[in-house]
Amino acid sequence: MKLSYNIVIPVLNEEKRIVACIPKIRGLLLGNGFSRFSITIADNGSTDQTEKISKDLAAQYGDVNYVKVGKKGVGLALKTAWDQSSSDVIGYMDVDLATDISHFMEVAAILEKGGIQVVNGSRNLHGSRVINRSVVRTVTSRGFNFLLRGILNTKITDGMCGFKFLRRDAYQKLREVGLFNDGWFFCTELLCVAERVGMRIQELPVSWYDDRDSRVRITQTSIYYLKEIFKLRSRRIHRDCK
Ligand SMILES: Nc1nc2c(ncn2[C@@H]2O[C@H](COP(=O)(O)OP(=O)(O)O)[C@@H](O)[C@H]2O)c(=O)[nH]1
Ligand SMILES: [Mg+2]
Repeated sequence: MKLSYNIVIPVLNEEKRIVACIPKIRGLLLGNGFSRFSITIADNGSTDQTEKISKDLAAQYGDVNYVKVGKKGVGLALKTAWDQSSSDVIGYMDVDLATDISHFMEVAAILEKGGIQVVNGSRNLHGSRVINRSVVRTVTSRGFNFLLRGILNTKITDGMCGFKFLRRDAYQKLREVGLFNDGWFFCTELLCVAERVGMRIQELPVSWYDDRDSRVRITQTSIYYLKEIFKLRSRRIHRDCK
């Protein structure tokens, strides 16, 4: 493995799920010969024991750290953590490990090979598997991705899957171009801006298990997405990658 990796876990009131998550990721990485990696727990707004538990995990494992962000929003939490990272590859996964973490090996293989800047986990490709998702979430997810393709004319098949990795130099470039959203839409903005500047994005079919324990308020989030899609459409972003 030539590259170093930083995996961010965004958390909001995850005192129960964070404890199991960290050892699982470490186990996978250490078991597969990764030596240069770090895991960052990025928290903004937890009011339960998440902070204490995360700090305990960071004290226990040298490769785990905890970042607390003053203002709310998943996007802001990710940007804050990634801005502090010095790893070659940065990315994130949800604390529930809904995306089967063994896909991380495929992500690493793609990035180690070179030529690809962004790897996006997708639940909507031939070969993807989605297990236990509610009808409401299935319909809203399909609808969201349909609108994304229709309105933004993107090739991305899944804007919202919590499993994305990119080269840090590519991220820095995207920061310069502008990543403005601080909330849930950030991950989609990241992909769409990367696509529009001409970065090479590879989508990976993933297995995804929904534990139905969600922090997302569905109606509010759907309206918000729609607004953000139109905002993004009106932005002028120039292609400047080969
Ligand atoms: N830092 C941060 N993380 C959040 C926030 N809201 C949700 N998360 C995390 O984002 C991830 C995905 O949330 P989850 O509720 O599982 O989403 P779902 O499975 O798509 O319904 C989990 O790791 C959450 O703890 C937030 O406001 N800030
Ligand atoms: Mg989840």
